[in-house]
Amino acid sequence: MSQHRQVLFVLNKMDLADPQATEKYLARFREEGYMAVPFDSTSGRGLSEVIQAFKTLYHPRAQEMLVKGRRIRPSRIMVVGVPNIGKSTFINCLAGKKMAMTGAKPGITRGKQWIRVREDIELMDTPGLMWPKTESEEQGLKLALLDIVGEKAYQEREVALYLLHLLQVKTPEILTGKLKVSDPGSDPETMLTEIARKRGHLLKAGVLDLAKTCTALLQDFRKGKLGLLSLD
Ligand SMILES: Nc1nc2c(ncn2[C@@H]2O[C@H](COP(=O)(O)OP(=O)(O)O)[C@@H](O)[C@H]2O)c(=O)[nH]1
Ligand SMILES: [Mg+2]
Repeated sequence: MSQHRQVLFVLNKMDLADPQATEKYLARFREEGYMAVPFDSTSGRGLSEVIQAFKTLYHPRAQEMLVKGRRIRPSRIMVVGVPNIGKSTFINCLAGKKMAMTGAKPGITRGKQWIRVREDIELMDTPGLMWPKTESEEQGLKLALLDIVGEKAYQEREVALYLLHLLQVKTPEILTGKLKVSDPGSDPETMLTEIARKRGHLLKAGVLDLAKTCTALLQDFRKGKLGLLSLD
């Protein structure tokens, strides 16, 4: 299908993802006839592949202009995706300098304009697209865990407990290793308490500061400090 050629799926934040999961996604996109490349906007890993893919996508249009004797205009590509996936960072990475506003919190990008990132490429940053309703409670927890929905939309405690549950199912070695949990089979509440104690998260009266532990766990996960993990 010709319209497939007009879309490139950039699997950003590959530096945080489980490489095997990334490979599976790439294979699936390619099987369906789409172009897809893994990318890390913080280091620029994958840059030449992305540029090459843009050129491949644009080639037919460029040829058309050439045949008609017209000047070949830069290719224009809209960057779309859920909030906080790294759209603005991606644009800055391609430009080699800060041209789009980035932010750790979702919803910072405003306005629409074409940004010349290379001689022959212009990108448009867009505010993240979010569907108004999540399909299930678990979907909602995943969106919160990945910082895709605003922090006002969820309870940190609930999301941190969900993270511990996920680790339990997917990678119990992270629980016993990085988080030093003694029994990765115990329930998430118990593990949370143990982590708080081991990290010395205490309130004044010697009571455990579980809220602090939850914040720390979510931060560690989002920065990749717990290891490479993909949720789906
Ligand atoms: N580790 C990692 N972090 C990234 C990457 N791309 C973006 N980020 C971080 O993700 C956060 C959101 O990025 P931003 O570009 O503002 O996302 P946007 O909402 O899609 O425009 C920022 O803290 C970025 O530094 C990436 O490839 N790897
Ligand atoms: Mg942005």
